[in-house]
Amino acid sequence: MCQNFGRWCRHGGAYMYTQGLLDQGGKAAAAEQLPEDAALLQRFQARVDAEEKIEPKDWMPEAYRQTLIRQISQHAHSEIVGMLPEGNWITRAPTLLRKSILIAKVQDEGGHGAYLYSAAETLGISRAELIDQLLAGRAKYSSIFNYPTPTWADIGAIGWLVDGAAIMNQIPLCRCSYGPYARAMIRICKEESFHQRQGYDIMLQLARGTPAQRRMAQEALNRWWWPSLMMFGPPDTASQHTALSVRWKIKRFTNDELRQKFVDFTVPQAKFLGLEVPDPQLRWDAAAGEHRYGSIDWSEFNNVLQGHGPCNRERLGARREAHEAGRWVREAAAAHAAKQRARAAA
Ligand code: BYC
Repeated sequence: MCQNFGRWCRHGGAYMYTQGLLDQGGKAAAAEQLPEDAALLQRFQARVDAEEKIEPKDWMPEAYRQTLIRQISQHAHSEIVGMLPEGNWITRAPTLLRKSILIAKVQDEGGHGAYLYSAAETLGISRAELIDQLLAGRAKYSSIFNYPTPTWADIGAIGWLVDGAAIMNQIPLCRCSYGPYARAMIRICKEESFHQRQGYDIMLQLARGTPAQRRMAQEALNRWWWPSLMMFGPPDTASQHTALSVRWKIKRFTNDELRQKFVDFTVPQAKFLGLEVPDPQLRWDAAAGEHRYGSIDWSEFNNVLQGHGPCNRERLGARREAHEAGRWVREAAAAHAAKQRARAAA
């Protein structure tokens, strides 16, 4: 079921983790599961079903731990790489006020990355290891940050659409079954909602501005609309992790459910701006009470995930350069801590 970390077999109403048995030739049988594991798994699932939070020292299935490390670290990397497209405009923001707001926003994203790396560390992996995975190109980060920001309106579109999509996806994560992730998400969501408003405010000002400014806003919407829909991940039929993540209450909604909510929320906002969503098939389905939208180009999404988006190389290059440039700071901090430890021990 979950190719990344072994196989799950249905057994007595519970999924059993059988990695060890698979390692011995793939002849795993659920019946061979150790009885204490079955009891632990049942107890774990009962706690999740009862909406209890799972904390770092609690017993958890290894696959739950690995799923969380994967998702939280991808999320942390997204926040850090996500600083780059907007950071690109800090020196060129049109006013001092816009510049100070943008600096604060980009700094917030760095803070989100820091909380999320800390949450991932509670699962038994170090931040240094996670960052190595990112820099080596072995870890994913959100597809959305591989697109360029050629105009100031792109900064508005990122705040409005990208942070808007992030909120839609992340509010349910405040109720994630894993305590440290859920608690980190509460603060992150509060900040993201400011970010979304600042983006919408930029778009509103441009939409009410000169014809050239309105055109700039429309072009940014055209660029960011479809990649924002892709942020929610592959369609449910292709999402390999959703079923277990929903069962474990890491995810509360599927990718398609959240994507639909986002479209329903955002289309009226675009109307208010007087901008047109770049989807000729978009229409309101009164019977269903939701919008119908055109097909997403999943080949573009897969291409970006494989490292061939417009800015993948540039983004990783910038992170590698920043990591090298910061090496002396890490070394100095470690030397200082070692000196303090030695003094305390003397
Ligand atoms: N981009 O089975 P699925 C922000 C991968 S930062 C890249 O549906 P899952 C912000 C997925 O990882 C926002 N990869 O997976 C920052 C999996 O690959 P692996 C970031 C994607 O985990 C700065 C495979 O496709 N938000 O807000 O159940 C400035 C199959 O997918 C993407 C988060 O990280 C994608 N878009 O669901 C402004 C939220 N989508 O690992 C704003 C937390 C899917 O098997 N994450 N993949 O190799 C989640 O909620 C879930 O991980 C996802 C995917 C909904 C993204």
